[in-house]
Amino acid sequence: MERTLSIIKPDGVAKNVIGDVIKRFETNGIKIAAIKMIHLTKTQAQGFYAVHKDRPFFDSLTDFMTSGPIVVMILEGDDVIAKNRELMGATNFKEAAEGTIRKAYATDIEKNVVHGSDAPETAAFEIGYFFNDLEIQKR
Ligand code: IDP
Ligand code: MG
Repeated sequence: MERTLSIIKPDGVAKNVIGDVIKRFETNGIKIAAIKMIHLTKTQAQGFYAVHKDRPFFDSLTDFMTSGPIVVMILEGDDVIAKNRELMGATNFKEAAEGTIRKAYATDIEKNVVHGSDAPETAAFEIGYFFNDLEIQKR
């Protein structure tokens, strides 16, 4: 059993696809262990994406992530980090496989609808960034 952090980014919320994204998780056997909608400040977005602070797209990415509300979730299941990345599709929507979330809804390499942790260490950091113990369902 593994956990990962998923975010429906501001473009996904604006496109009214929260339900579709969650449906894809549920139909693939993934459980939701925590969920909330928030609107990040610039400082909070910069903290979340600190690993990308030296990339040329950092300022634009953190502006985008503060442009509207997001839905933050903890997903739970066997191999869920990799499974979520598979359901999301490639970072660049032009390279995203048929049937993936990004293929369906992304319009831009930046505005790509969803975030998913990429490893156990990043999942642990990202889950702790958004959720405290009381907000996480224990099974
Ligand atoms: P990931 O979200 O698929 O893990 P990362 O490389 O971790 O991709 O990048 C984080 C986010 O930064 C991406 O989801 C996307 O929103 C944005 N991003 C990544 N590469 C670029 C780029 O070349 N130009 C603009 N934005 C980018
Ligand atoms: Mg990433």
